[in-house]
Amino acid sequence: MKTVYLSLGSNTGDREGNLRAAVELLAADARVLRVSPAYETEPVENTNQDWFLNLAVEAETGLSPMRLLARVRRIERALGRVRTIPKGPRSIDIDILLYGGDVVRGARLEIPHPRMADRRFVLAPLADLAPGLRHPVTGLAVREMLEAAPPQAVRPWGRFLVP
Ligand code: PH2
Ligand code: MG
Ligand code: MG
Repeated sequence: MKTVYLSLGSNTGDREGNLRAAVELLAADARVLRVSPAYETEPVENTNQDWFLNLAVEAETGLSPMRLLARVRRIERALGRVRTIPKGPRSIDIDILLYGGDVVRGARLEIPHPRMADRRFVLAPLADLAPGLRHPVTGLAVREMLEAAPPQAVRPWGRFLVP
């Protein structure tokens, strides 16, 4: 079993409902241990879109990284995710951030997530769950990555219930 951390985001439709449904579906595929509070976050990378709700999930799974990715993609599809503009508006996005201390460098999947250290929308909720958790390549703690991350507006939005 591995402890994994996922980043979830939504910026279309019922954002809270999308996140809640995604956590519920994830709980069928993995043991969801904790869910962070949600944050309302300014869009980054593609800035011409609405603000997101983002949160982080800590789970335990016996699935391999690629099998976990397949489940995550299936949940995204079930919740109406349509892949159009890269980094554009989405009903739900589920990214695998960390998979135990493992490093995966594949064409379809990279773990740790290659942009996690630059993204406050990932690091702020992750720091609520695991501030001292270290990046397996750089050795930096989540708290340190958050302090060093580029500016981005990230506002506490509210607590999410653990399913
Ligand atoms: N996801 C992106 C690109 N930009 N910005 C915010 N605030 N939140 C996101 O989840 C997000 C983003 C690509 O997945
Ligand atoms: Mg993403
Ligand atoms: Mg994604």
